[in-house]
Amino acid sequence: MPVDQELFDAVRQADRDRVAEAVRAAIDRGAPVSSLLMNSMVPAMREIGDRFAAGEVYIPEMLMAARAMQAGLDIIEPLLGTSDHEPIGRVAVGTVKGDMHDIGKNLVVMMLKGSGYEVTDLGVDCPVEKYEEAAAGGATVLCCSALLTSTMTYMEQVVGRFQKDPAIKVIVGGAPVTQRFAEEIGADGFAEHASEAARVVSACLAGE
Ligand code: B12
Repeated sequence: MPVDQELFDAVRQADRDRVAEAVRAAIDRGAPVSSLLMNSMVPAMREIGDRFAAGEVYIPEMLMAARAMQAGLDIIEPLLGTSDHEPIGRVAVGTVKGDMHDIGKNLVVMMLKGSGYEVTDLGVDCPVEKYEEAAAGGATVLCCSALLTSTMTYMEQVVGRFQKDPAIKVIVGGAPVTQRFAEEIGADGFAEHASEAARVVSACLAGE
């Protein structure tokens, strides 16, 4: 599906009310919510990041765009639905220590909930101890998100902590994270997009 230009522009221009209106209008027209996310909202945030890197926008603009994006996510989340059945697995998702970016992490949480998993949101700036608590509480898959090249290296500590425990799987993701990096640090899984997180979690639980 092509980009919803109005929604793309509204996120890019950090206009919360317009984002909310554009999301509602697109849903009323029958647009699939995953497409609104992946084809319009995520690319708009990427463009903001590119402009930040080029020195054309500053942190306050990035923050406002993030808030506008969150306004759209708040409308979309209930529509992804949660199942009334027994959870198909228990997962914990957090942004690693030192990193405050939470939009991608929130998307992963939404997608996994929508796929029938019981998900604990560990928040941002998560040290290894938070993942340990989640594992002690019954989570068998731990998802780590990082958006900074300086924090993605922390994922290795989380992976290392659980490497000797075959019952716990660690999955990594986030803009700077690659399949190669995931393999290098010994992670059990990687996905480029939140929309693939459920498939990777399912593969891990199946021992693939
Ligand atoms: C919004 C934003 C902010 C906001 C964050 C608000 C929030 N609530 O999250 C604010 C303004 C606070 C911010 C702060 C900073 N930011 Co910032 N930020 C961004 C920006 C523009 C968008 C990030 C985003 O939300 N993208 C949209 C989401 C949906 O994408 P995503 O997180 O990548 O997630 C997708 C996938 O990666 C995947 N995914 C994510 N996590 C996971 C986890 C798993 C397990 C899986 C399977 C998948 C998965 O699923 C998602 C959907 O497909 C990016 C630019 C960019 N291109 O990423 C810069 C960026 C990440 N920031 C950057 C920087 C430098 C900073 C600061 C250091 C700036 C500063 N000087 O203070 C601080 C760091 C603060 C900290 N300690 O964390 C740099 C990082 C550069 C680098 N190489 O490390 C970027 C790349 C901008 C740039 N081009 O320079 N930032």
